[in-house]
Amino acid sequence: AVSNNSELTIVLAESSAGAPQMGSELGSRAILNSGLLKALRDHFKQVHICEISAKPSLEEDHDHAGMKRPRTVSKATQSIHELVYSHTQQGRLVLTLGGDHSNAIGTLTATTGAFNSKHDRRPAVICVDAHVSINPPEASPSGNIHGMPLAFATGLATSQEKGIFDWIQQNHLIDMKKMVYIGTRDVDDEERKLIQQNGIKFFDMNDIKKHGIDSVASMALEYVGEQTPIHLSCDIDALDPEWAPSAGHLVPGGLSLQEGELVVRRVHETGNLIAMDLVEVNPTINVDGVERTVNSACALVRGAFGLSV
Ligand code: HAR
Ligand code: MN
Ligand code: MN
Repeated sequence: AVSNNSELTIVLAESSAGAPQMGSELGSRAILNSGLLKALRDHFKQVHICEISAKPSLEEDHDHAGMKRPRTVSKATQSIHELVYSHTQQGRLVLTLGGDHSNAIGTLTATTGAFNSKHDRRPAVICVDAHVSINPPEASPSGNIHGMPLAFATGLATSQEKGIFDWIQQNHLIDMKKMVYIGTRDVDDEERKLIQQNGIKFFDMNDIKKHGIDSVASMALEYVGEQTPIHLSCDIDALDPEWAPSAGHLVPGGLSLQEGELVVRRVHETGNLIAMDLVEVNPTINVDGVERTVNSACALVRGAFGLSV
């Protein structure tokens, strides 16, 4: 195993500045307080809890180079990066509860930076998402940074502007050859080009229909390779809206909860999980479905850490 597995750090990434609407900043605690914290405390020897919030700042955060609220998101993700970096370096598993997916700019650069410096090898990233979340700012149709985390974490997008992702360093960047998407079904044209040009591996919903989720999980893990630390970045909208109605970008035709659980359990069984992000749960959307969405999120976290069902 690549992590000591006895200590867990939970990062509450209570920032929704990367999304078009607020609300996902309430997701972190909604997930944690639904019985998950107790279950994690029973499972791990030690559980550390940290929180990061993006307070609306007084200085104005005007658009920059195709990004909305870039300074707020940069600052929040830098704080997340520093936390996750230090806990990863101490050999702890890290669970980050969002918040929107822009928070993954902090987590992905942190686990890669920490493993690069300590073990001289970069982790694999398995991204379970309806989207590929890899829009460079100049190609983004929306300017929302939650559509861009993989662009910054791979170095496909960079910014030298002071206070706007200028903290990201070369040794933080994830290895595109060790990246895999599962569950994608809403990809922008420019994103599709980048995936092709860089040979990034993906298993979209058609692949899952064709091969079945079990063999897709096998193929994804085989691609990643044995003995490779894995950072699992789960966007709740990978699940079908039936299972996760309280999310900002509902895309029909997604994974059933059972399929999602199978993927995360297979990742757990490798013994190589080092970090998990669970993002985009928004308790202010489809309020009748919040409980269902939160239960689904908990089930994915439980599965990824090997807790009993
Ligand atoms: N691709 C679109 C954009 O860049 C929509 C992105 C929606 N993203 C998420 N996370 N909900 O994957 O704006
Ligand atoms: Mn998504
Ligand atoms: Mn996403």
